[in-house]
Amino acid sequence: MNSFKSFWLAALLLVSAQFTFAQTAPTAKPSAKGATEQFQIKTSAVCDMCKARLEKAMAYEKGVQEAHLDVPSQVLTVSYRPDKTTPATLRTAVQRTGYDADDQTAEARAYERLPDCCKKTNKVHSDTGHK
Ligand SMILES: [Cu+2]
Repeated sequence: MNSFKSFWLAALLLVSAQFTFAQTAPTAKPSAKGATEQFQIKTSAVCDMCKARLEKAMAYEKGVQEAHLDVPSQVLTVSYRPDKTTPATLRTAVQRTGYDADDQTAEARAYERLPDCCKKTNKVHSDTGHK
């Protein structure tokens, strides 16, 4: 009885192992390989520190190929793989970094961690030499 049971257990394990392998293998090469799309997010970034922080955060996001923030216009341009991520996911990533993304406000905790000069309430540096 015991050996009968373990036989079925082994058979089950083998089948499920092959099943998960079969599931992961074909997705490695999607048909729309290399397709890149671009979109823009209006952020609350104010300086070059914000720029570096946001571009770095985007670089760590899955599916992002390139991110560029234009400080004067506060617009973040992201090149991404539509088969790997979505604009909504990337907007959330911006919020998690502490910045507003379009009409969605920054995540409060991430925003609190920003240096004072990078907070959107700090208007002082926008017309001074802070870069
Ligand atoms: Cu800043």
